[in-house]
Amino acid sequence: MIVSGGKGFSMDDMGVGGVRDGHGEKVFESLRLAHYDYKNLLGGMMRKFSWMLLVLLVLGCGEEVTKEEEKPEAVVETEPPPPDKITWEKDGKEMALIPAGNFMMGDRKGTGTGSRPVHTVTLDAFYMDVHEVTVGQFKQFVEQSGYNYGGNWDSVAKYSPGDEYPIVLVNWNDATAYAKWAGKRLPTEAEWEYAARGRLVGKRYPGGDEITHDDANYRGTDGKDKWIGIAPVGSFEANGYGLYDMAGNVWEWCQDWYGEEYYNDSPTKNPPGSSTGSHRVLRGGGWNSFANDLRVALRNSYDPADWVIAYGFRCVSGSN
Ligand SMILES: [Ca+2]
Ligand SMILES: [Ca+2]
Repeated sequence: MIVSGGKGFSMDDMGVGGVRDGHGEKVFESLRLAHYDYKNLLGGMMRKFSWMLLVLLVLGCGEEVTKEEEKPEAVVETEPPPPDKITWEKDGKEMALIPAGNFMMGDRKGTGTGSRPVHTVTLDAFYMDVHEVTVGQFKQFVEQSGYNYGGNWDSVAKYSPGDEYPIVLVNWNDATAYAKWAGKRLPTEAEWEYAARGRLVGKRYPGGDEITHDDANYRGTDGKDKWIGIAPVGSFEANGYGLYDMAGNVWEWCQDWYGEEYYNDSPTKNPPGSSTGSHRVLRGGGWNSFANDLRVALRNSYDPADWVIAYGFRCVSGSN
């Protein structure tokens, strides 16, 4: 409201000294009404605001109550992660968890047969024996099961002279029979290579791109490798998964039939190996191999019925 002209007004005009003329009274009345309106307006707004606040609070609480009603606080029972190491009751072997994952299988640098093309493979988790199966463990299997071992124990004693040495002169059928007795199985070729790589990516050996006699037992002696023949299991450092002798000492039978062209169209997930064949896969190289044959991607194969002085095995337990 704008007051202009006339004689104006003072505080007295506003009632202390009384209203002096009609004009002043009107102005005063207008101001009083304006003040009253303003107070009303402000009061109204405050009341509205309070109501809105109350409504919001009620709605908010209601929403929370609804949420709580819809989603009662559940007790989530999380399973503990599987242990990294276990001891297998039947044969007493220590086993390491090989976690599920992907890797590039094969070796484009390799000269070995059938290691190409390099291709992605996805695997479920499994447990693998940390050591090659020993003479002592294989003897126990034969004694307990009555298995008709067709190899030559004298030759076994000659090449692996003690219970802590890896069993050799076992053919694929012997290895499979042991695995069945123990409640395990042989690894697939993909599982074996994935485990041998020990978390390293694109390397040639379990410990990197190079290997020396400080890392494994293979042809000749030098450094930590004091053996012209076979070494007791676990005589060298483990790889990244805690597995020993994935390079050298004895070659290890795998479950798969060997397929020279298998990598061209093998399934990506848990590849089971060729559906047919005449030879079974062996991996890792042995005590009489050259270093180049110890590569993680190198594929060997042999007649599953033959016994060889550098061929042994280890087992896995898993879904495949
Ligand atoms: Ca050696
Ligand atoms: Ca080996």
